[in-house]
Amino acid sequence: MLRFSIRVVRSLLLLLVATGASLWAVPPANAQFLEPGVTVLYSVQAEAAGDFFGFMASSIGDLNGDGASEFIIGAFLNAAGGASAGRAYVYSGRDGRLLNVVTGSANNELGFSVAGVGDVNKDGVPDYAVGGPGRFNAPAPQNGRVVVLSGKDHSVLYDLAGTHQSFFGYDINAAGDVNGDTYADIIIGPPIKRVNGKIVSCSGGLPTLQALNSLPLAASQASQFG
Ligand SMILES: [Ca+2]
Ligand SMILES: [Ca+2]
Ligand SMILES: [Ca+2]
Repeated sequence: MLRFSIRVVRSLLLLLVATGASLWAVPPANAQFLEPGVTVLYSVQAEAAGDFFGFMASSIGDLNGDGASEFIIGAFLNAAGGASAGRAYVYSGRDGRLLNVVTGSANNELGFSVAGVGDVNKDGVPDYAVGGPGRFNAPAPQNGRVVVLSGKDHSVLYDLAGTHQSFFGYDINAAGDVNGDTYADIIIGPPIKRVNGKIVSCSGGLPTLQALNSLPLAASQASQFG
C-alpha cells in the first residue's frame, strides 16, 4: 500500500516495473526516474482535477484468474457521488483495463484507503475493500465507511459505518485469518485519540461482518494509530 504525501500527489499515477520489458511503454514528458531500468507499464489518468487520484494505491491479488495481480487506486475527493464522495478504480494488472469503479456518497471520502483483504467470503477469489474516514466536521450522519467487495463479481459483501466523526475507515488492511475459521479477516483503523482511537479487527465469512476485537489504545499511541 502506498500513501503519498501531499507534496507529491498529482493527477497521474504511474505503474512501474524495474525490468527492461514493457507491454506498452508511454513515458509522459514529466516522468523522470533516477533508477536505471525503470519502465512505465501503464499510465492512468484522474477523472477530474483535484480529486486526489493516486493518493492511495494497492495491489489486490489476481481477481480474474489470468495470472496477473489487479490494482486499485483511490480518489477520495472525486465528486461523482456528491461533494467529497470519493471513488476508487480497479484495474487489470494484465492489460491496464478498468474493471470496476466504486463510488461513495456525499462526504464519505471513499478511496482514502484501499486494500486487498484476502478471500473474505472463501469463494476462492481474493476480495478488496475501500474506506473513507469522512470529511472533517461534516454534519451527521457522516460516520466513516468501509465497503468490502467481492473480487469475483465486484458485488458489495459488506458496507460498514463507524460512529460520527470516528474516522472509521481511515486505514484498512488484510489481517489474515485472525480467528482460525479459515475466512480472511480485515483490520480497520480509526486513528483519532479524542474519539477513543481503536484498532478493530473484523471477521469475514459471516452474514454481517462482526468485530472480533477492538483494542483501546494508550493516549501516546492513539493520536496517529491506524
Ligand atoms: Ca488478473
Ligand atoms: Ca472472495
Ligand atoms: Ca477468520
